[in-house]
Amino acid sequence: MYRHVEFYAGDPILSLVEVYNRDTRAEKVNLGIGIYFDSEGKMPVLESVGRVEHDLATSPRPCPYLPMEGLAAYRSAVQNLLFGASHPALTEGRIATIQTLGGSGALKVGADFLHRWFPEAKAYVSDPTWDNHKGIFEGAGFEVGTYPYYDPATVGVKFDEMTAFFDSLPENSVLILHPCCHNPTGVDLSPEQWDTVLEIIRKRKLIPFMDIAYQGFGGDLDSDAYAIRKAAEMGLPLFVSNSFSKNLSLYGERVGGLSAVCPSKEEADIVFGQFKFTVRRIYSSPAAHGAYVAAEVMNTPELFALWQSEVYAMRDRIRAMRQGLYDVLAAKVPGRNFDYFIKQRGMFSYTGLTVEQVHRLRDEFAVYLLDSGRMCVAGLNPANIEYVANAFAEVLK
Ligand code: PLP
Ligand code: TYF
Repeated sequence: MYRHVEFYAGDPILSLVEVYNRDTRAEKVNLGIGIYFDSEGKMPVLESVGRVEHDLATSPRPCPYLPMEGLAAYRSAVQNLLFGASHPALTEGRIATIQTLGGSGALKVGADFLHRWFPEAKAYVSDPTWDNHKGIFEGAGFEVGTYPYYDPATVGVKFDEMTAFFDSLPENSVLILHPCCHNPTGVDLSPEQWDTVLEIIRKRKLIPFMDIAYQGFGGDLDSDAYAIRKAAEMGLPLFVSNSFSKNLSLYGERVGGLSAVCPSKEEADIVFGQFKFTVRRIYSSPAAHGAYVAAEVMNTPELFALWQSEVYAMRDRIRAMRQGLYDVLAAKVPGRNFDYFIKQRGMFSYTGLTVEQVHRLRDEFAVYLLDSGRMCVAGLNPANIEYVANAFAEVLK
């Protein structure tokens, strides 16, 4: 019956977690999956979130279906956070936003919409990118290509190659972009570089699709949205997928959003309707609980202030771990430049380790990184950083 069905070998990142979980060595360290762990190596329950959860638990209420587009209070919170509450595109009603099943769900609904209405368009992801960008866009029917991005020689961006590539693309090509905290490299564009890229996008009439999963982990909540706000200001046909999985530490609640900035309110209403149509035919409506929690945190000024301080504490802890790793490596492996550990932003670092070195870390030291050399810096903490740094130094010798 099912002999013709292809075997699925699993997702490399999620499979690595399983291998890690089975590892019985006490010293094991998980730097593979992109999850924020606190200084004790635990997934945090944010206090801002905990307060709302407590209130909800002490006054249980019915759980009706949300509408296809999700909770209104949540959708407006997403808009305010991404665009800033007074952004003209927002006040003019030109942004269509729906609540989605995480950032992944936003990518899926956005990709389905774009492929349906721009069937000739190809999509392009950065080289490298989060693997599921390709998976989700291919799943929606797109042919997916890559654009030049990471330059191992400089541990920076191949900026000239990238912009030349963008400048060669046909109208309506969809560019999947990371506005901050690039996954997997940690290498971001500067505001000036964004200005140049967005100008090419305008000139070539491309469709920017910005995927933001780490807002607040790079610079701050506003500066991390620089490219989004600038693109909206320029009147570009911008798509944004956003995720609260990391910055609210609400992974399993699947809290995300999809926004499209449109030329007019009339077009925004049409796009909004199509988003609902797309949702209806996949899962009908999103989940309620996480959206209530996120909306309460975002829309209650004291809770928002508390949440902001908690996001910045996570950001600062990651930065401190970068510095800590740098300090040990600079001392132990002279003659090699480790500046990139400090310069990269967000949860991830492309370490420059080869696949052989990554495997040695795993086999000899029980330190888990992705084969690409991507490390989740948020897996480091005061109890393991010395051990990890020494292991890195050992395999780099
Ligand atoms: N986009 C990027 C760049 C990510 O790194 C991730 C998660 O790791 C996602 C999207 C997916 O977010 P979510 O877990 O909310 O579906
Ligand atoms: O570590 C990463 O890059 C992600 C994490 O449903 C992830 O792949 C894991 C599960 C999921 C979404 C993202």
